Amino acid sequence: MGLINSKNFKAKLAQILMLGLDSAGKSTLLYKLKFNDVFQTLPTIGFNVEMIETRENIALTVWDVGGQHQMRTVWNNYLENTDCLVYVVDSTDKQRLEESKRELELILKNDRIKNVPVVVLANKQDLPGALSPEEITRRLNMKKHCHDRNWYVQPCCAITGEGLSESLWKVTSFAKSYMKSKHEVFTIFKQA
Ligand code: G3D
Ligand code: MG
Repeated sequence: MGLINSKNFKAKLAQILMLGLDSAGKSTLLYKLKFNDVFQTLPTIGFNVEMIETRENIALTVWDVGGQHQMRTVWNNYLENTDCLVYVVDSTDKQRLEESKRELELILKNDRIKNVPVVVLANKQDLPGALSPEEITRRLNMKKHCHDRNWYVQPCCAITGEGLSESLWKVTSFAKSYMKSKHEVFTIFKQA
């Protein structure tokens, strides 16, 4: 069995919150990371949550919260105890990038997520016209809005899986150093 289910195995558990506008590819990313497979997704009403094991003695609980307008009002309810925020952007959706930026700004202003590291996933890099990670960095004004925390913009494709191992590595290392800095290392024992 896996890391978490192994008898007497001690592992750190990090809470990862995945947000972004509807259709950015969050659920596709979640299932690609968890099952290494692509599933037909439906618009997420509420949230999906999966435990993802890593090779680094840390498991990630990844929360994928719906990104439609009416869901964004409840994003705040999920911020508490987050160890790394993953913000997903559809790199081809130039029209809604400004809206995506505004939503990210709003989240980052929230005290409950102060200093929490951010990994932006510049998704759908397989499609023609996808903006580069540098351009997304600029358009989201990352240097200004994330000056008080660790941040990184990773290009990826949820369908092919390109960039996902790098994303996972970045999220894991940010979450680890954040947890260390807070002296909030959670150890779990799960009995078989
Ligand atoms: P969401 O959970 O952020 O709302 P979904 O987004 O995961 O439901 O994905 C929305 C649509 O984008 C899906 O297509 C999905 O297959 C597609 N998608 C997600 N990631 C990628 C990617 O990296 N490249 C490409 N080409 N498409 C992607 P449908 O057609 O089912 O709406
Ligand atoms: Mg979804």
